[in-house]
Amino acid sequence: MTAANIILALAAARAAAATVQGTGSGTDVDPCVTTNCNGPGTECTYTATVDPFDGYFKFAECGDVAHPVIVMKRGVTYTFDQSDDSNWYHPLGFAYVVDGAKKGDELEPGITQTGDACAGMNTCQAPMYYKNGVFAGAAGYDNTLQWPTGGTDFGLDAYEPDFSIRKEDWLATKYTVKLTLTDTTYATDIFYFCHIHGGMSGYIKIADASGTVVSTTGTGDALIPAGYYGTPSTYEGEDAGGGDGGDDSDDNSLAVILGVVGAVLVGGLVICALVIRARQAAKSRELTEPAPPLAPIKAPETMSEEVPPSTAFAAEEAPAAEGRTAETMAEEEATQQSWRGEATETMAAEPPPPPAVEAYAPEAELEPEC
Ligand SMILES: [Cu+2]
Repeated sequence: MTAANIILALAAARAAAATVQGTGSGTDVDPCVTTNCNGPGTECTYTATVDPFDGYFKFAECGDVAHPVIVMKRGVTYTFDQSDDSNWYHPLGFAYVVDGAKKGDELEPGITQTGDACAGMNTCQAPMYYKNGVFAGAAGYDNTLQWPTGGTDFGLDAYEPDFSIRKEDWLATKYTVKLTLTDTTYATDIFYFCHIHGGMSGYIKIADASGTVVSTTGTGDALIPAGYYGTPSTYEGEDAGGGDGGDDSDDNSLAVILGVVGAVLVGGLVICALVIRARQAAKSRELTEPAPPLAPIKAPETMSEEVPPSTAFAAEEAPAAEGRTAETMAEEEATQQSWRGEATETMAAEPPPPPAVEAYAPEAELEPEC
């Protein structure tokens, strides 16, 4: 084989490998139909990937088309293969409205849009989730059976949380979803979507057994609104932890409230610390300033005022010299001596101690202040 022939053979092999096993351009008027099916056409596959640049689902059977419109035939079991590593953090869901449970009903065993008796038997059309080829729901559940057991556990609760684990761990498992449309009367387009991110939905058109599309575009939340793909999602990441598809907006509000309360508390503590610091500094300045001198004790002056030594006696002795008896003067002398004794005791008494400076204890101020 010549070099030229080898190159031609390699090119042919590459072209064969890149062959898209599907038809249609993935638009509303020309939806994508997988031909990646078994011989009888009862089982087909859509191989999911997520574009790393725009974040939208793509299917290998539909070519390089973001969020293509795809077709599913009633009664055919479709496997949505999510084993490609780009699916990490993007668990597929299926719903009657855009973005699934954020807006309305998903396809679940007990949910019908047409009043079908399936709701009472948990046999309504719903996906079944598999890990490494093993059904992840309750044993006995199979909505394609007439009398299934196992309740409503179709495996989502074991499947969806895995998509939020570390990628190297997630890669150890092969994730696939099977869906068979069994409602023979519902004829409005349904949706595939991501359980974790908004804005990743795409239309699924329902076809009858012959492949003829029988569904039409819905209204309200069953319609992908203009600008949907260009508008940031309002629930990114909110649904990552649960498989019930419930509205987690309350969780988000609580997180916001807790964040605000936490910020207020932290701010209060910072202000409190600054106030304590300022008071400590002020107290420290007071302690380093010299204390004012104590007022001098004036005991001698007080005694001289209370017991004037000369003028008092002079004033009292004058009339005695004129008319008082010696006995009277002796009594007065005894009184004077009594005064002197009291005055001496007053002077000898200890002066009151100066007021003690209160010991400064900054720790004692911390608790009552904040
Ligand atoms: Cu996603």
